[in-house]
Amino acid sequence: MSVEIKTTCCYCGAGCQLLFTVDKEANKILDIHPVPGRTNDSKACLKGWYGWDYLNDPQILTKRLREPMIRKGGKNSPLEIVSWDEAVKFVADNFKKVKEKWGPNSFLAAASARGPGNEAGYITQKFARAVMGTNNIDHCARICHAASVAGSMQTIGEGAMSLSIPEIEDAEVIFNIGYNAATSHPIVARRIVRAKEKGCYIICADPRITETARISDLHLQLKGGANVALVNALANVIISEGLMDKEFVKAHTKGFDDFWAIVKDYTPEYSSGITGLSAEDIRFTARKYASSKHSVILWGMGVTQFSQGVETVKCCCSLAMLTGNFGHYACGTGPVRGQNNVQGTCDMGDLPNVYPGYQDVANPAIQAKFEKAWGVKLSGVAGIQLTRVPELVQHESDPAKRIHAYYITGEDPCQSDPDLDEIRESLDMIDFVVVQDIFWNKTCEHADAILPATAWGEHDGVYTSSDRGFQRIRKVLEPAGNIKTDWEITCLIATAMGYKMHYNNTEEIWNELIDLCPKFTGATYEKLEKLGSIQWPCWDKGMEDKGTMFLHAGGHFATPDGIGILKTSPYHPPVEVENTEYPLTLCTVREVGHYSVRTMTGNCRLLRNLEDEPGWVEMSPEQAGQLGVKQGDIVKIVSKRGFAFTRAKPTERVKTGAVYMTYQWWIGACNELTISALDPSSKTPEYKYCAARIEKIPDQKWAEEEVARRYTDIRNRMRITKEGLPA
Ligand SMILES: Nc1nc2c(c(=O)[nH]1)N[C@H]1C(S)=C(S)[C@@H](COP(=O)(O)OP(=O)(O)OC[C@H]3O[C@@H](n4cnc5c(=O)[nH]c(N)nc54)[C@H](O)[C@@H]3O)O[C@H]1N2
Ligand SMILES: Nc1nc2c(c(=O)[nH]1)N[C@H]1C(S)=C(S)[C@@H](COP(=O)(O)OP(=O)(O)OC[C@H]3O[C@@H](n4cnc5c(=O)[nH]c(N)nc54)[C@H](O)[C@@H]3O)O[C@H]1N2
Ligand code: SF4
Ligand SMILES: [Mo]
Repeated sequence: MSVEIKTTCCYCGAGCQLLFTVDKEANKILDIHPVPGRTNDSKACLKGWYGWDYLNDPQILTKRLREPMIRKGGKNSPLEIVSWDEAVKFVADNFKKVKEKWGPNSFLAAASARGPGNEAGYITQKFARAVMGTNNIDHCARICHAASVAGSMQTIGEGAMSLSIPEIEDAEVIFNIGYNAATSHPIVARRIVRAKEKGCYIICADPRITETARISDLHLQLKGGANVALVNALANVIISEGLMDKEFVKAHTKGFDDFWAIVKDYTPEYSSGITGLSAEDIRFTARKYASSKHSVILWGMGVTQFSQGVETVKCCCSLAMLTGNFGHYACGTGPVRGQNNVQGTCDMGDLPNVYPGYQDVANPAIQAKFEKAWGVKLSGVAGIQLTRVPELVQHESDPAKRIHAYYITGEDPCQSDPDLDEIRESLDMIDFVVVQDIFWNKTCEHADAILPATAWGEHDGVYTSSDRGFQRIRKVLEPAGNIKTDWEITCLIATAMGYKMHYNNTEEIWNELIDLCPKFTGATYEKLEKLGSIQWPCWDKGMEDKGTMFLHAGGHFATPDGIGILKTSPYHPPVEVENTEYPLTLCTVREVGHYSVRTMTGNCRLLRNLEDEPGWVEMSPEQAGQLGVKQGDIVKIVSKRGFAFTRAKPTERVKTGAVYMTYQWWIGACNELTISALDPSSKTPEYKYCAARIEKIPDQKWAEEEVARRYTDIRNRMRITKEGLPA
């Protein structure tokens, strides 16, 4: 019998709705196609159409985890398949041991912004807080949009997109900075194209000629790492030319004098010297942006993945405040959240400073509310961010302050964190590391216990799209193997540690959390079933209330007194700049057909055929000429921290001096090279800028063999070729 099941895509935060046709008896997917949804307008991109093949476990890149495994005899002993009872006891005993010996803050958990969903995210943070007694809980938002959350919270009081995805197409001016929608959120990119068709003026600030740059009316091809100098100069022009919305600024903001004291120095001429843009283009951009009450700023990783990420975000929010571009339809700020559920994992409080629903851990009344609900004493001290692992393992001299246990659920730091050598060393120095994942990933090699979870398509739940929209995901297939849902696994560990956690289904978890989070209270399963998507804040359980399309209505900001704060900082250059030994700058971006650490898309046959190892390094044709390399040649790219082999790709889309890699590859792993310099307040790494050099390899036959050998070696270590027990 075939049935139709609607669910939300598991890749990016666009939140597209997909309909599966499934043969229930054969447990087989027969068809999949996009259907109407609030954000996707009946469309999906290539990953929506073809990105589910990993459910068939074709083992192209890596294979599904099907059994719990532990190292019974300590760090250097082999992983052995054991029963769930034994694995859960092993993990619970070791977490307990670490907690008793080193205290609650020696433990850190990483939640997942990918498959598991909001209910599992709620359980992960509840485990860290109620069972381990620490706020050391974080997730990959840290290495992504944490700078957007920090910068927006400090200015407008709310870290999420102020507008909704559909509003983008009704903007009159779009200032797109450091965001490549055509690759990262193809279905959001359609809204930008639609806006253009409706007459919107598009300005794109990006050092590369992206698709948005190509269709833009003005491309600001600035030098990488210069964002603060650009946005400060835009503010300078808006203020000095009298283009500011004085009434809005007077009624709804504060901090103008301090703000002006900084931006007054950033004349277009001064900024031109830093950004490489013409003073005329900077002036024109400021005038254009200030000319409309439907101006939208969209940004992404080209803003946040810098040591000045938070500062750029603060100034972007300030530009919108200066021009009165908040609080009505089709205006505002759009930090377009990356992963399918990274907005949700923030919503669930998988962050070191807030409980679910962005409720401050340091607020005694909030603490008391959660203590009552969970029946335990909680910590009022904010926890640590996951990018501080190397510091708190390798560089902390007091063992009592180090991290001794790390519970990693659905994140692959050994592929996605900066400076991989450092992270591998750190993981090996941690007493007890648990990986809970769906695939054998690079971090599994460093785990003391591996717990296999069900994937998207094999369980129920709720995701939050980039624009604050709660949407259901549904079980499509029965999972194969001895695997459990993420939330069940965590509940079993908690129970084995003496804190009973038991739920019969995700709706029970959801009901517990929406009752604790006033902002989410209105989003019941029943309403989600009926309305499809509900955007927080949604205070009201009334069946017709769809929540909030845009934030800060009427210029009332989410700050404690409702007033926005204008803020920015002086510009400083990235931490590691080009030099004689490493004369190029390396920036790392994304592949359209592959997703983050590639465990899922790398195991989808059609997507694998688009691109494969060892990836590419984009460089200008002039650069390729200088290096003496041509399209497809394998080159060695080297930084102070490491090297990788990848293929040269000359393209007119980039400027000489800057080269670009995607972070999807195991052999061409750019994170062997990247720097772990962090933004001081959000602790987001500077993935977008470090110094590197490229070495030509004269013996290409050797290079091809070396790449193949490295690939086989990793796959062997990951047991792709052998069934059964790992070595
Ligand atoms: N150089 C460089 N590095 C970067 C970036 C960059 O631009 N440049 N970008 C950064 C950004 S923005 C991000 S968000 C990170 C992403 O980095 P990660 O979060 O590490 O990568 P993902 O591929 O999203 O997924 C992580 C893991 O989740 C697992 N997983 C998927 N679904 C489930 C599930 O249902 N349950 C469980 N338990 N596991 C599951 C996957 O198999 C995978 O191993 O990478 C960062 N790294
Ligand atoms: N296909 C696919 N889609 C994805 C992902 C994936 O891995 N694959 N990952 C998802 C995730 S986790 C995220 S966070 C999003 C990220 O999506 P985006 O935010 O689009 O991320 P990136 O492509 O890393 O960077 C965006 C742009 O920043 C530009 N840039 C680099 N340096 C600078 C600079 O100094 N100034 C300015 N103004 N721009 C600069 C780059 O050239 C690039 O075009 O994508 C999501 N969608
Ligand atoms: S745009 Fe994003 S959510 Fe939509 S189908 Fe593509 S990957 Fe999935
Ligand atoms: Mo991300």
